[in-house]
Amino acid sequence: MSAFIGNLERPDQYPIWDEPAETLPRAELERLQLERLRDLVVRISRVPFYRDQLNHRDIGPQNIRSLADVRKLPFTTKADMRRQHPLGLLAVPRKSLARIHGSSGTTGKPTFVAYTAKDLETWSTLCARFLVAGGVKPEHTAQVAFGYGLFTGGFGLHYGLERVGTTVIPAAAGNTRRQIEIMRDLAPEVLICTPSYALTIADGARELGIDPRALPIRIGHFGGEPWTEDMRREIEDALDIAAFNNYGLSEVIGPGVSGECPARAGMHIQEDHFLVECLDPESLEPVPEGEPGELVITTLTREAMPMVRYRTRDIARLYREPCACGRTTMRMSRVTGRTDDMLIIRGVNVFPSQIEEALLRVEGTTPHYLIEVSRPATLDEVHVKVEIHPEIFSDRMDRMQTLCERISREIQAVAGIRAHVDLVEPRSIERFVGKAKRVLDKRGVSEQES
Ligand code: DLL
Repeated sequence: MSAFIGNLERPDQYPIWDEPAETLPRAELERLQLERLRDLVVRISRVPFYRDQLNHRDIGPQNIRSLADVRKLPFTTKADMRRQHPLGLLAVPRKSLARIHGSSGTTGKPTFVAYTAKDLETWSTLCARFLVAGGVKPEHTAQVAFGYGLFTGGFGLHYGLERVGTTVIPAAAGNTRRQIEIMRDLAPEVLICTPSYALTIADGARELGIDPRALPIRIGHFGGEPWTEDMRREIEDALDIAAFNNYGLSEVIGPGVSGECPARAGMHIQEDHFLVECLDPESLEPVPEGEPGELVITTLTREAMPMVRYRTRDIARLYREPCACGRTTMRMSRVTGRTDDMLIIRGVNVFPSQIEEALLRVEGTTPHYLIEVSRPATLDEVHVKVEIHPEIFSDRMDRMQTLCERISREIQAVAGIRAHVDLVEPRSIERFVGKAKRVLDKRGVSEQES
């Protein structure tokens, strides 16, 4: 790996962006969390959804005496967000909002996430922290190849980089050839995108006869989808870079919940802003230290749309041992799976229910389908096998082709992804007695430990 980034064996020699906050002694950090948790309980009483539940349980700030008391508070789920659509969870007047992002829901409608100006400030700081932890410096130039839009990746990282003082190239997602041309023209040292897109850029360079290791990038900050240690090695080797993992989710803020330092032994959770529990998804009791469980996140400082015990559905482990970098925050492992059926396709969150919704919009299809996800090269491919009604199934190629295109368009409209549609004969998809298995994921990116 390039010497550019410095000696990864000595994480203590790297700068810390927000040193006082990131290295707070544990006792002080926990005191701060408790103070912020109490304040949160006051602030959420402005949200009818939370107020009703607090009243019902007879809970107020006086009942929060230790951090463990967070367990007296109700959970929030994606379904709650949908029921509160579009902005029922606001804790501030609508006029104090500065921005609204969104994330895909289980149906065609996105769930919205709102920010005040102060939330945006906090968000930039959180992104700046993990970027600096991963070697980004003000004198660097960074190419952001995340989507800019409702998705939190592009704007979140963009403002984080600006906060650091880095020159930002908002290249946005896609158009690999252009990404490579920009890289060659402007010589950015930093690449920001999903890990799978980093591999696509390397492949794209090879196709153009360019050695990807000769590209100027030396540091990559990747997130937004699961990846493995093997993939990290592959990316680092292909592009001759140091690759860092960062994690976040729109409902909670976007990127910036946690990120790696040069020790790369888990992602530091920004605990002064998030209280993270790791629970058994069935019993909802805390798992033993270091065991995998569902991350449940409470936002301690978000103003516009605070989240109380948000059930992320992401499975990971938490580590509390001190880190060689000097940060005192707890770390999380890679995300090793999910407790629901959400898929991440090229960085886009997709629920099988969205595919079903798309199919329902097209006459002649049945609710029998199978979603096959694979990664033949570096990017995810989706094939949807759909059974159609016998009277529609015809030998006329042109009619079948039109139907495929129609379904494909609906899937794009509802789920935001391009899928190859294969129409199959009536009754050719396996029937299930219990829970139907609608997804065949052949990518092998989850269920592995870092
Ligand atoms: O993906 C936020 C983000 C953008 C994070 C860019 C990092 C970089 P959502 O679209 O709401 O937000 O998707 C959130 O993506 O619950 C995880 O399942 C997954 N995810 C995000 N980062 C990682 C990661 C953004 N580093 C969902 N490793 C989360 C594994 C990740 N999964």
